[in-house]
Amino acid sequence: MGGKELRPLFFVNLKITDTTSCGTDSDSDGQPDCSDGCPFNNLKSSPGVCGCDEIDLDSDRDGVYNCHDECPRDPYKSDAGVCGCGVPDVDSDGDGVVDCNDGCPNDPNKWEQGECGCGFPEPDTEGASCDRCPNDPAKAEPGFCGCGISDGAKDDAGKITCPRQQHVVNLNFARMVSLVEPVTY
Ligand SMILES: [Ca+2]
Ligand SMILES: [Ca+2]
Ligand SMILES: [Ca+2]
Ligand SMILES: [Ca+2]
Repeated sequence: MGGKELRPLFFVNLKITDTTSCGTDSDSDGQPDCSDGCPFNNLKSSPGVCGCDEIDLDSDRDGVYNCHDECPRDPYKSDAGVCGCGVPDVDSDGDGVVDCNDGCPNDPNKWEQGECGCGFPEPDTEGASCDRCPNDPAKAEPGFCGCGISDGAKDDAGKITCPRQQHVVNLNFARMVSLVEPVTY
């Protein structure tokens, strides 16, 4: 009698492993709906990282899938940040303003060009002229010979002679400046 009772159990097991009774294959990807994690997307059989509606793709190969990458074509950013995709959020002069918003990205003392331009301080008093040779008390503009070198007077032929600066190092390794070989323009 016991052997006859086992037979129905055998047939029940056959039914569970029979995929033909597993429902239809809605996306025709060969996976019946009951075992297809994405039954309506024939490119995926499991949600993966991006879910059933989007394929798991990392276009810029930065390790962040497109569905989570705010900058899917910028391998250096996965977040648009301050400057947006394709532009790095760097602060070259360390003044706290990123280059894309810094009118003087290489001048830590200025964020905009102002009257005097990047690299030169604005005058302390309103209306005063710019000092584009802040380290040369004798000149406010580079002029013909540059800051630190006095512009010679024009000669009869209309030429200006500028003393050429040459940096030399003495035996004590202290840097000195000597003037040699005047240059005529
Ligand atoms: Ca990416
Ligand atoms: Ca990216
Ligand atoms: Ca800056
Ligand atoms: Ca700046």
